[in-house]
Amino acid sequence: MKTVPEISAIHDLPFPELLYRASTVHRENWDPSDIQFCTLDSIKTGACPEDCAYCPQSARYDTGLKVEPLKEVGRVLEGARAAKEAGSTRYCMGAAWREVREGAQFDAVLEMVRGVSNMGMEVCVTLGMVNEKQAIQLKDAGCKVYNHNLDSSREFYEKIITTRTYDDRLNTIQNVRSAGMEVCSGGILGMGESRDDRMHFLHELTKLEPAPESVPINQLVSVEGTPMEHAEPLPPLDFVRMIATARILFPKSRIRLSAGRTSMSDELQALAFCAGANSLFTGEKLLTTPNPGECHDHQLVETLGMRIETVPA
Ligand code: SAM
Ligand code: DTB
Ligand code: SF4
Repeated sequence: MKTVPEISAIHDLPFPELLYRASTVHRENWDPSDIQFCTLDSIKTGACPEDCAYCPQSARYDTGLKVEPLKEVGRVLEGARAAKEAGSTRYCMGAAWREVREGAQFDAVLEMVRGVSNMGMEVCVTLGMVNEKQAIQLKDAGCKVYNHNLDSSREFYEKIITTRTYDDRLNTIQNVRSAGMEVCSGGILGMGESRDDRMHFLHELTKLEPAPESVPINQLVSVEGTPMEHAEPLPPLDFVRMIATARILFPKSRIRLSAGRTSMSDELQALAFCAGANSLFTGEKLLTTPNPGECHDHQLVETLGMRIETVPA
């Protein structure tokens, strides 16, 4: 495992050297022309009891968000069908919950998982904390991946969330692993964290064994009403440095260019693909905030002469 100074040294390489190394690792492990399209569906929106300072779905902040109860199973399956037709191979369902509680709502989520899995799509869910028993139920229903981000360094995390701990996060990831699901875990950049925090964040991710199969790298979407509404975005080239470093540290994982793409130029996204990003969220919306949309992403992939991955890897 690499130390923080070693990770830092990779991150700070001369830019062309960093890109060359990341791109070499990328093509040794993946077809660099392929890009995975994933679709997000917010199956339960807003009114979350947690106080994550970046999140428009926390009940603590007035963001003008329309709160919506758990979606009906049929509507979720309709969304999954449409996403499949638009080229997505992974459907990721997110709920603004602190944790999963057993009962009718969880049973409905299990039904959604079964339904989407039967369509031949990879199913991913992100439902907050889960215990081992719940993780096994999800796995048995056909859930392939669980998304639970470390989000930042341990030190910075404590400044932005008070309602749960970093170790709570690690526990859930452990439960997901024990149940035999894949782990999707990454973080958010541009929350006002230091460069050091970003190095420690990557280091924490490398401590997960085995490595997470996907690493989503989100650029903060600063939402009015949240404590981070005025956060300074990360300089674009520093964002690319993080993608490239993640690619080098996680050669066999998917590196997902996640939230924040509406404020990125096509050129920046192309650079991120050259640095090893090989997955994105497509559709008009992420969970609650805007996303470039299918039309734009199909065009981007075409312009770059790349290919949308057609079968789940
Ligand atoms: N409630 C669950 C949880 O926190 O794990 C699942 C849903 S939560 C919205 C999933 C992830 O979305 C968070 O871990 C965070 O990385 C990301 N996220 C939330 N708000 C964001 C924002 N404003 N910009 C970028 N990413 C954000
Ligand atoms: C992840 O890392 N990013 C996605 C997904 N996992 C669940 C969520 C991004 C949410 C951005 C803010 C919003 O749309 O509410
Ligand atoms: Fe709730 Fe997840 Fe948003 Fe935190 S990130 S407030 S847990 S929905």
